[in-house]
Amino acid sequence: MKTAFITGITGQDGSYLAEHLLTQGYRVVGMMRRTATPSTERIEGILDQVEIAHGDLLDQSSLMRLLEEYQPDEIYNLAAQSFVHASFHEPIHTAEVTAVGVSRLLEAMRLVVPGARYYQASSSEMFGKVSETPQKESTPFHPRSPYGVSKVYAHWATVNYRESYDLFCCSGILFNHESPRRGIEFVTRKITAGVAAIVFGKQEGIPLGNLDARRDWGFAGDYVEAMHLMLQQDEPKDFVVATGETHSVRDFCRIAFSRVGLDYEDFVSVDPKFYRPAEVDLLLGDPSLARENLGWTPRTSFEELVHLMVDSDLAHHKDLGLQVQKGSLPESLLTTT
Ligand code: NAP
Ligand code: F7E
Repeated sequence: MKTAFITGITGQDGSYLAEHLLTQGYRVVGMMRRTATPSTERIEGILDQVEIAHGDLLDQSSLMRLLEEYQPDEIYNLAAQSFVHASFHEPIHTAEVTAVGVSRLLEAMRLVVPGARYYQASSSEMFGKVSETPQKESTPFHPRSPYGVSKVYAHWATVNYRESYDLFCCSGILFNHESPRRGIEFVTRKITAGVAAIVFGKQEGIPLGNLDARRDWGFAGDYVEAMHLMLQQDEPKDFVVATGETHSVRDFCRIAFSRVGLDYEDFVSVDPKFYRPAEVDLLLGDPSLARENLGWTPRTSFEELVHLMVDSDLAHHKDLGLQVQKGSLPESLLTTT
């Protein structure tokens, strides 16, 4: 039985990856940092099947100790300060965790378990002010936020450990991927949670920032499979993971509101406080290499993604016994008890 060590297991991707690896027969060890209130909501359903290990990307000794103790075959580094907007307010913390944290973990791997395989969660935010469209593995980086800058550092640190020490290290350059488990401050979940709150009379409208930003949005459950496939190859290599489609924030709003029979223009307002000092206007990935080398393709369409997120947030309100105040529930939710 192979052992996988996941940092960031309490996050969106960590929870889906842990579930996927359990179905593949892995022993799953998830690293969690200490928090005053429990942060295990996303992994409640699998807590009895995974082993939780306490450590922090800010603490070198904890990483060394855990790798020594668990001797993982595969290391998935998903932990990060991952919210771009917050990275402008906390640039130093973001760099410590999202950039230097990667050097800490790679160094721990080199010294303790050099035979392990390492996955780094790289990001399309590294392309930033894009120099070509669609973006592929060879597209130059031009990050536009402290988060993007940190991810470029982490990406090159991973390449460097592969080239310097012949370690099996690779990066997935993942474009935006979402799910009902997406953090509430990211735009997709902010919209779908807002739609549900409006339908059930808990909120009047949704203030947003740049409605014209375009992203290549996929489903997180599909994307974690690509992470695992990357570590099963003969050679370590970096891959773009994306859908190959781009949509605006406005498109997302339109589909989300029409799911409940409402017009987004009646509820969405623009508040400049959600603008960023520098914006990434357009992201569109070319996942050809992942399709050809890994046999990976996304299974969830953009519309299906929006619907599954809206439906999940609606179901949550319905389960609380609240009554519909505006719009209507989709057919599938009318029949469920
Ligand atoms: P997420 O939901 O924000 O999860 C981040 C995880 O990192 C959480 O488990 C968090 O723990 C943990 N963490 C934060 N600081 C830590 C520290 N100092 N030490 C240890 N753990 C720490 O992010 P996600 O959406 O799952 O994304 C997973 C990874 O992929 C991240 O590296 C992100 O930057 C990258 N990425 C995401 C996307 C996307 O669209 N989702 C796209 C490209 C790349 P707490 O629960 O304690 O906060
Ligand atoms: O913003 C615009 C915002 O915060 C998407 C992270 O997972 O994906 C994510 O980063 C777009 C931006 O995600 C609001 O300006 C408008 O153009 O959902 P987001 P992100 O910044 O793309 C990448 C790939 C990662 O790696 C990151 O970890 O939507 N937008 N109005 C808004 N964004 C937010 N959050 N809130 C708004 O009100």
